[in-house]
Amino acid sequence: MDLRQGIGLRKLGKTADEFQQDLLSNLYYRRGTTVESASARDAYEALAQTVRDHLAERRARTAAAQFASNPRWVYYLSAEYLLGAQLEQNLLYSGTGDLAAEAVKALGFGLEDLEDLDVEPGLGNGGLGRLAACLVDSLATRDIPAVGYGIRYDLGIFRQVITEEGQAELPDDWAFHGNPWEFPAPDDRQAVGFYGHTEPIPGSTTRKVWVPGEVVLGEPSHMLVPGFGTETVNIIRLWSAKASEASFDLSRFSAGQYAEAVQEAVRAENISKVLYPDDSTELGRELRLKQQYFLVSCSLRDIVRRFRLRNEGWDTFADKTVIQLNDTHPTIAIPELMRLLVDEYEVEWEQAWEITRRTFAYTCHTLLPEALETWPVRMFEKLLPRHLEIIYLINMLFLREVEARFPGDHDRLRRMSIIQEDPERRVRMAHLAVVGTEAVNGVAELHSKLLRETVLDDFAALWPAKFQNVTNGVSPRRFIKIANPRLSDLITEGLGDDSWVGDLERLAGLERLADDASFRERWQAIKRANKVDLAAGDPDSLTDVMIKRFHEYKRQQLKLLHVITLYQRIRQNPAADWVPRTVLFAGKAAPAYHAAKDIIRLIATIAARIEADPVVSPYLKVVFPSNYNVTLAERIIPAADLSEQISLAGKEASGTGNMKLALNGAVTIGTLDGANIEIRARVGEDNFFLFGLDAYEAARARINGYQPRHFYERDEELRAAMDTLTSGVFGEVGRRVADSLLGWDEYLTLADFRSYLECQEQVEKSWRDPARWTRMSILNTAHSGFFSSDRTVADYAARIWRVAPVPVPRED
Ligand code: 26W
Repeated sequence: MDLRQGIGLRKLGKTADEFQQDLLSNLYYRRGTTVESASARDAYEALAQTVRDHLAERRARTAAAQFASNPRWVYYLSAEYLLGAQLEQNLLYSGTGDLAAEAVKALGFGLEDLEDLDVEPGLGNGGLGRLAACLVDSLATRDIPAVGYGIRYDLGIFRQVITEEGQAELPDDWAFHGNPWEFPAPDDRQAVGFYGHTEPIPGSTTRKVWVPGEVVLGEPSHMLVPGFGTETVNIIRLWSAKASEASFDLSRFSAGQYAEAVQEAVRAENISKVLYPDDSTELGRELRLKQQYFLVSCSLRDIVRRFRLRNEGWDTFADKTVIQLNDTHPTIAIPELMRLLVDEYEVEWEQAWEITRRTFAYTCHTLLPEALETWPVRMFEKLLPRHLEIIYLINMLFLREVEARFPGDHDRLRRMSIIQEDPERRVRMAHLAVVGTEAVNGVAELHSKLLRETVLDDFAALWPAKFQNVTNGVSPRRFIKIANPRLSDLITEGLGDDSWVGDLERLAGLERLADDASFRERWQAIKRANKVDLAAGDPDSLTDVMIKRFHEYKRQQLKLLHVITLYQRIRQNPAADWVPRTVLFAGKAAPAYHAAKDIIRLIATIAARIEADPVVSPYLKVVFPSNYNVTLAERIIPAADLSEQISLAGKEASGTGNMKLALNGAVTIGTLDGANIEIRARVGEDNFFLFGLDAYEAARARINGYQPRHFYERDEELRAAMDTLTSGVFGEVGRRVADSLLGWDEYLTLADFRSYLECQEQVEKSWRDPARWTRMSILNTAHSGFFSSDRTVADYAARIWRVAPVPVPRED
């Protein structure tokens, strides 16, 4: 009996009774409790085990099929994954939702009670982390052999509490009660070195021995990543740092020096202790570089181990392996693969470089100069001495190529060098990423264009073919099917079947229903029911939603100036026929980003002021639910009427919230920035509220000496709003925000104010015509199918990864 093929494995229950039996056996034998004394957590854990087994059975068949076909693999390296809560997703993907609801009812629980215990692993900050989660979901759904590699932070993104004082941060011990969805795999531990020195190898000019000063262990635990509507179940492997056995100092312990005895172990485990909560400014902390190398070293060793299970030599490594770098955070992987090939496997430098260059691809997610990571050479010297040597050699050979192409152009050499010389010697990770990869892509057409024209223009001039665009996407399963079941059912009814969930462009079939009054009524009724569920404000008010990380380039401050102006308009003319509006803000600010935290505090202050104002509060409400995360997004997005995508054009690489909101029938008010442009192009200019300067006008305004005060002086309402802020009526924080806007206004908030206000008036005009608004809402959903992450993965697969699906046979 060859168990490798999974033959002889007892079939998992597919009937209600069998599922019930499986659940009971997990309750009794895995939880060690009984039906009578089972707690909600017992029921949740037993259910999770039962559902997980269904996916694990598919995983076994997937692993066998993928192993047998020895395919080309996609490895996604990301410092962040915002996976979201797992239970509902795994119930949907295993098709056991109804069975589970029945089975837990018999135990005296409702599925929703258990879902409250299903905490989401907050292993990411925002867009980049959530995109990684959507992409691994679509990789499995498209049957592409893939593994996502990441870090299993003990503490995820902080829990946000909002008080009058603004944002406070609390640690997020997400796995406090354990995580039923993961499989620890201590057998696959990897050793990772840090610090130390290098020694030459006699007779070799390129090879060196690295003698690390510290060694920690990386232990993987994997989570299952099921595909939708297919058999494939891929995995993501998350590494956590463990101290090597030798680290506990028994002699110190027996000498009573307990803290010292464990300090080595603490130092080691600190590496995967906590996620860095910054999403746009690099702080240059040594521990962050340690985290990045830890992720990379463990993952590359695991990738090499998997390759050598099925392949000889190194010639086919780059044919069987493509590694996607999710921004610059895992870029150290390039010199690490060179070190493994040259130093440990004695591959010649030239061949090693050929393999390395052909193996990696790099996705850039930002345009903000302060978000492009550079590390001090002295920190590299200390932490990763061998890698610095390798980077120097890569840079020398690269600059030789530039010199050959642009002889005598020293300024170009200085601009393009991987090493920044002054004011301080730093390693430019984005330059290393471009030099060491086969393909570089931005995440929306405008972003990719600006990358070629600005931050990476020299590289685009040298290697034009290397630069691509792959517009982001979102998982339709989590962000429509699971988040908005009412709308999903209506769409399925309207289209005749639910094949749209796996083929989102089919939504286009809804266009004809936009003219059907009864369908429109049901559409709007669902939006209203979702608003009632959210209970954020009056369900008949225009629900105006701005949900994203706080950053001045995203311009939550512009939305706030609109709120202040509405407030003043209503107070000046209470009797007018105002459109009732609920403005919902949600999002976190990096703890050290004080300007963003000021805006959060100001919102909280103004929200309280409006709430307490009997004249204004009947027409205007500002709400700010705290601790925005994937689960909260799934609750807010189905209830949104208006989607705020108001970043300064040229600053938001893509945005993905904009896609989720449009897919759920929210109409966008936005600038020509990131993916807004592609959303508008697809849903139609009549179904999108556009305002503001475009990216080139904004850049020119700054070059031509933009004076925010100029706009303040010539716009009465703007002046009134700003004066309210400087008056101190909203406290010191209001004054600080006003000073920064009247002083430098980095993101041209005042320049776009009037155009934004006028656009909001267009919004209200349309809102007053429910048929028109609902038609716009339906057409936004109908024409947003392109923004499925399945399409995004298909683009990467065709143009960058060049991989083919490996079908997994159904259970016989
Ligand atoms: C060094 C600190 C740091 C950490 C994270 C710098 C930059 C980041 C991320 C790149 C920031 C991020 O999440 N970018 C967002 O990525 C999304 C997915 O592509 C895009 O949709 C957003 O526009 C972009 O801001």
